[in-house]
Amino acid sequence: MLPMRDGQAAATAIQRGDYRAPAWWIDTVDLAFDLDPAKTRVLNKMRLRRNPDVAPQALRLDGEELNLSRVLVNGAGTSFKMDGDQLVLENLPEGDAPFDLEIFTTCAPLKNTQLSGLYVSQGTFFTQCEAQGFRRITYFLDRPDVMASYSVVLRADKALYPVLLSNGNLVDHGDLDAGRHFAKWVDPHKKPSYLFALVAGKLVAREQRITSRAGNPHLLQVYVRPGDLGKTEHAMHSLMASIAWDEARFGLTLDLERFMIVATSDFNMGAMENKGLNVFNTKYVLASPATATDVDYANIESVVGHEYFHNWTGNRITCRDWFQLSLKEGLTVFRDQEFSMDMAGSASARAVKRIEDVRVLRTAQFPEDAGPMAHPVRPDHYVEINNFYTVTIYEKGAEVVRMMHTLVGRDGFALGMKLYFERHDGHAVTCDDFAQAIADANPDSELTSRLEPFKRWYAQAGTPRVHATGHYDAVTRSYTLTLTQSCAATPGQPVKEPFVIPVELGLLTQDGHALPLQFDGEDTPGATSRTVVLSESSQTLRFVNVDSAPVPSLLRGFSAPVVLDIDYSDADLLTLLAHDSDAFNRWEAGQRLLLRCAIKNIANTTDPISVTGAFEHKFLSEPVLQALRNVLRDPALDASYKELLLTLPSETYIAEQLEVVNPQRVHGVREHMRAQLALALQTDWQWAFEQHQDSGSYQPDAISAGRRALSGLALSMLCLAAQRSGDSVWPGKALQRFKDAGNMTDRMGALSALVGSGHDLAAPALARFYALFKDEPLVLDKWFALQAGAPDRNGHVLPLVKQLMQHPDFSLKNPNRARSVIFSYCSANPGAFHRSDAAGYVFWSDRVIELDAINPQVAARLARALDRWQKLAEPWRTAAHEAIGRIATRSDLSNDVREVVTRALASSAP
Ligand code: B3K
Ligand code: ZN
Repeated sequence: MLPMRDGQAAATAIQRGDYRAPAWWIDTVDLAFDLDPAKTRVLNKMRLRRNPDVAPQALRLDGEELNLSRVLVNGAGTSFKMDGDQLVLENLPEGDAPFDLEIFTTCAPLKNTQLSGLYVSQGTFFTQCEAQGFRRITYFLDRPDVMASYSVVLRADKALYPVLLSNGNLVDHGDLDAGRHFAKWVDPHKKPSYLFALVAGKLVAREQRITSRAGNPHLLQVYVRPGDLGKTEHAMHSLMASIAWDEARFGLTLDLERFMIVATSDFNMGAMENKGLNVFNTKYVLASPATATDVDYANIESVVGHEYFHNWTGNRITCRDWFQLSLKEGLTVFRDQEFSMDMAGSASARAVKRIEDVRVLRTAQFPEDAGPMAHPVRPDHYVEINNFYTVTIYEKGAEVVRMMHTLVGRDGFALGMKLYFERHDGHAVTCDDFAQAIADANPDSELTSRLEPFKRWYAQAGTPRVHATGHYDAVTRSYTLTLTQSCAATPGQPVKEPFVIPVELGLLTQDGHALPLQFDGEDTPGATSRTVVLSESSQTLRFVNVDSAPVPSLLRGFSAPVVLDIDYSDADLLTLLAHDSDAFNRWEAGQRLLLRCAIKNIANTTDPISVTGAFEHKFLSEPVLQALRNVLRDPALDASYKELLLTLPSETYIAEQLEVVNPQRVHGVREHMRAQLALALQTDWQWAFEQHQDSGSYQPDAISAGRRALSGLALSMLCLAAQRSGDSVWPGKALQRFKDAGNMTDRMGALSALVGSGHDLAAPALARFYALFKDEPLVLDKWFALQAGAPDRNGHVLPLVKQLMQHPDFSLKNPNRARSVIFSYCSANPGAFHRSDAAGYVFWSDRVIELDAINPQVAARLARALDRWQKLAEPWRTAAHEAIGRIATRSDLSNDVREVVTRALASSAP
């Protein structure tokens, strides 16, 4: 057996197939907390009964790092034993009658650096219970299918903790002896333990009273630390918009009198959907034009929406077990994506959002699906559930829901959701239950006729590839398109069955006109864009009445999470880039041209590629540059769309396309292409910069944000061009803009243009930025991240990162700060991280080990940075393998990190 940390349960994998209903139900939970940072006392009084459907057995309650003082059954002492971390009670009352179980424990919130369970952040108590944090508060059946009614009494020092919050409604409060006070909360809804929350501290709230469409009054509150109230307006607006949207789009109303959001600066992830008391990372609450960028504003809207939407998809209907996590996460991501699109408004802004989401999927989820941590949307086993809050569960899960939406249509999907709530409200269910409800509400749909094969999306890991070949026959005026699918083996799944893949497609003439599509056998042509369903290994489509060889536009809107292989000519791609009516595929054509150029030159170029020297290679051809110039100048396109189209594919995405990756060559070629784009379009960038200046007050809407994004890209291109030509005009203008900026987006854009071009003016600008914002933690995170993520010049970033870790404002214990320095370097700066002297990897392994002792969840995320080590060329591959091995040999690892490194090493086995 593997060596384990003291007191930690052995790392055995939990199997989905081993699910058993609980032997006991907990109907009510009355909790009383005496809050003290060093030693908090918890009295947990539960009403339990046997589950008559399960054979009688002992009651085994989960607990972790608790001090147990007393156990009473119906008010009397009882025998119990410990089995590892579990409290086992064998002598419980016989029969079906309910009984009371009281458990007294204490825990130490101040010592809780894992930020799971009850912890203290800046003098305020917070909880985080998903997935298994409740067991760090009290002994419990800590599993999502045990849903109970909760009441909570909080007692604490009134001066230190004036605000006492928990789930549901405040039913009583008052003063106690010795300067203490209490509050009693009752949650009217049953919930699983992972949705429990409490907060206690010095907080202030922005309040808003609203009346829902249904006519019910509600109180909305956003709690923050005193001093941050001025930064809560956008979060409150986002919450109000989310409530209105869920009512309008899905008929789902707020089921609570009071809905609270509380922000903390110490949080392992983005936010948490505790019933009625969402706890958020400050990053996704606090915003002012001076401190938050457009991206921050958009993220706040989306995360506030996401957590709010969980109130129905996750809380009212929850997961039977953690293998069903995507039941709530995939569906809720789909809902927040749709919310953001509906808020953005125009078709073009919707396409921008779709492109952004697909970019995340391709740069993070596709690599996960091809690496050692590959798992199905509904995994079959895990060691540590916290390792499975992944882009596969979330983003690929959302794509699976989106495909159902495509297959049944928007109205059909709404009917499916209605049926889902009719059948399962108040219950803990499975992904199968969800798919069945959508299908049953749409008996004649493409989904329902193929439901079983469709559900392979839940069961099979890996990204399918669809290979498309077209053939035009001038004699019969027909065009045949053959689509063939395959999917590579993933760990534990050597062979895959065909997936059900909706492919939205169109055909363009060579000069870019959309053709009405007429399939063989149809009497008349239909729409110019249609969806076909690929469900076999190979299918051939035949289009008739086609006058000349067309250019196919496939997988429009990215209608399925697959890789599309198709042998386009450059001319085909230029046609699609100039004319495709599908905005997604228009962008995609541009990306394909750029990717093709990168891959060709990565293969052809010899090292080293000079990033700063004179151009020896013209990587981008003149027709491609001209096409990009046309996009930049096109008056019909939105600025945000242009910004996406003119941004090169990321190094991570380029690397994924290669069999063997030389990260330095990927970096060098991409930087070279960027510089070429900067120089060749210099006058166009200047035009774009000048044309997209906004004066007037800051508005975070999609149009204004798009203009700022494009002018920011233009400025960084102009600084890059200046770096090549050696002139200082644009760096000087960037510095001026940095100083004069009326909002953080412009200020940050100017600063990153200077840092990105490596100009001497970057240093004084960074110093000024620090002086301006040294009391704004979220802005300081940006300051750290910008430096740790800067383009590498002769290996300067790693020493800088080490220096930043010595900065008085750096703290490894604060996840946001750790992410801003360490993750920005190890996970988001491949050119600087993949050093040929292996120093980046050694640094990484040291940090994983160091962080693991503090916060295993955060450490395990960092441990994923070298997931794709097997693809690396030498000497990186061997060095990466050694660095992972260095972590794996430790005897004191958490289960979290051990699972990640064990899987990474196992993937090297033949
Ligand atoms: N459900 C939480 C994530 C909990 C992560 C636990 N390690 C936030 C969300 O997805 O909305
Ligand atoms: Zn979620």
